[in-house]
Parts: sequence; C-alpha cells; structure tokens
Amino acid sequence: MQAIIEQVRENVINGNQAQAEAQVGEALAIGVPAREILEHGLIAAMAEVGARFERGEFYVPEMLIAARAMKAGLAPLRPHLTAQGVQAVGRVVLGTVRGDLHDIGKNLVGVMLEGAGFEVVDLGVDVPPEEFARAAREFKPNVIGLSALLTTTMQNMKSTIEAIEDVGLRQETRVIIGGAAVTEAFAREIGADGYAPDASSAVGLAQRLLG
Ligand code: B1M
Repeated sequence: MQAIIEQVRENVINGNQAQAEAQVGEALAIGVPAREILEHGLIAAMAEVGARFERGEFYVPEMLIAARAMKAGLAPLRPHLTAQGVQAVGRVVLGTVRGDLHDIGKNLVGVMLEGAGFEVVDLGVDVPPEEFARAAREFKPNVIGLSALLTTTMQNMKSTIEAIEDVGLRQETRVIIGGAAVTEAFAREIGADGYAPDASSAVGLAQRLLG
C-alpha cells in the first residue's frame, strides 16, 4: 500500500499526469482508502513541490505541471469522496479571491463539502468581490467560502466581505475562509465567521455554522 501511494506522490511531484491518474486508479482497485491516497499521495506531493519551490529547486512551470498531475490524480478519487443521492444540507458559494489563481485547495474543499451533502456553487479563481456579492444575491447561499494562498491576495478577502455587506446580505450569510496564507486570527481581524486549516475542517465548520 505504502509503495503505491509513494509512486502517486512521486508522479505528481514530477508532473506525470497519466501515470498519476493510472496509479490512483490502481491504488483504489487494490483497496487503498481514498482519503489515504489524497492525503499521503496527492496533498503530500504538493507540499513537497512547495518546499522545492522555496529552495529554488522548482520554478513556476514545474509547480504548474505538478498541479496538473494532482488534478489528474484527483479525478478518479472524486466519486469516492462525494456522497451520492443525498438531500442537500445547505448551499455554499466557493471561490478563490481576486488576484489569486490557486485552485487545488479550493477544489478539494468543494469536493469534501459535496461529499457531506452540501450543494456547491464554484465561482472559480481570481473572483472579484463584486462577483461574490452578485452570487450571494443570485444563489442565496448559507455559506460563502473564500480561499487565498498568497499574502498579497489575502486582503481581498476583507474587500469581499465588505462587498457582501454592501449588498445587504452579510447578516444571513456565514463567511468562512481558508488557504495557506490565512489564519484564525486573520479571520477574526477581517470579520469572517470562521477559518478552516484544511478541507475536512471546512466541512465541520460549515456544519457547525448551520447548527
Ligand atoms: Co504558487 N505559491 N504561486 N502556484 N503555489 C504557493 C502558494 C507558495 C506558498 C509557494 C512557496 O513559496 N512555497 C507561494 C506563496 C507565498 C506567499 O504568498 N506567502 C506561491 C507563489 C509565490 C506563487 C506565484 C506568485 C509564483 C510566481 O509567479 N512567482 C504565482 C502566483 C499566481 C497567482 O495566483 N496570481 C504562483 C503560481 C502557482 C501555479 C499557478 C504555478 C500553481 C497553482 C496551480 C493551481 O492551483 N491550479 C502553484 C502551486 C501549485 C503552488 C503550491 C506549490 C501548491 C499549492 C497547492 O495546490 N497545495 C504552493 C506551495 C504550498 O502551498 N506549499 C504555492 C495543495 C492544496 C491541497 O493545499 O491549497 O493549501 P492548499 O489547500 C488546503 C488548505 O489550505 C485548505 O484546504 C486545502 C485542502 O486541505 N484550504 C481551505 C484552501 N482553501 C480553503 C478554503 C476554505 C477552507 C480551507 O474555506 C473556504
């Protein structure tokens, strides 16, 4: 089991899309739990990619091809992480804030929320505050989830919360934030309703906020 998870990790780090996807399929076929493959294969690979980038061993193109391999590996896992035929327990509008193109973590949060029975409206990446506000009006979500991975974009979470306030929907909508750049203290500072360090905790947080 460990060997195949290690191969998945290596293939994602090295950007081997097809192999990463095939090996995730093989791992599932021999009974490796989806969560194990996700955490110790795919997510662990991206942590290593980040570390290599920091050490100057990887550059943006390597990060990009690793991200593509991660997404390819996630595809066969999706059905195993998502609940089927469950009545929606609430609606979440999700997106990565303006200026930020990182979407792997946000996508995982979406998959896990769907797995827990939430309906998810994913606005994508580089989403301006006004677009979140427009989606709040259109979809009337119980929760709006904001993701940011850059210290330069995390301030756009504050302007997004302000834009939701401006359209008069802040009271009835809970705002949760996450992503490598942000912390619990930052969430309090900008007036968010909660912070989650990872996708599983984001589900728990959304469930708690909905009572
Ligand atoms: Co970028 N990048 N990147 N990058 N990138 C980081 C974030 C960085 C930490 C790398 C490093 O220096 N070690 C660094 C940020 C430094 C900082 O600001 N403090 C960085 C940089 C600098 C940059 C560029 C500026 C590089 C450049 O151009 N010079 C540039 C910016 C582009 C932009 O956004 N405008 C850039 C570009 C890119 C790529 C496009 C090449 C690619 C992204 C591809 C994509 O997403 N489609 C990329 C990648 C892959 C990374 C790293 C290596 C991996 C990110 C990732 O996918 N992690 C990253 C290093 C790292 O994080 N260690 C790095 C895996 C993912 C599962 O984790 O996204 O943290 P994460 O999500 C977690 C939690 O954070 C949480 O749950 C998720 C699952 O557990 N979470 C939430 C996330 N959102 C949440 C929302 C919630 C709740 C929880 O509620 C709503």
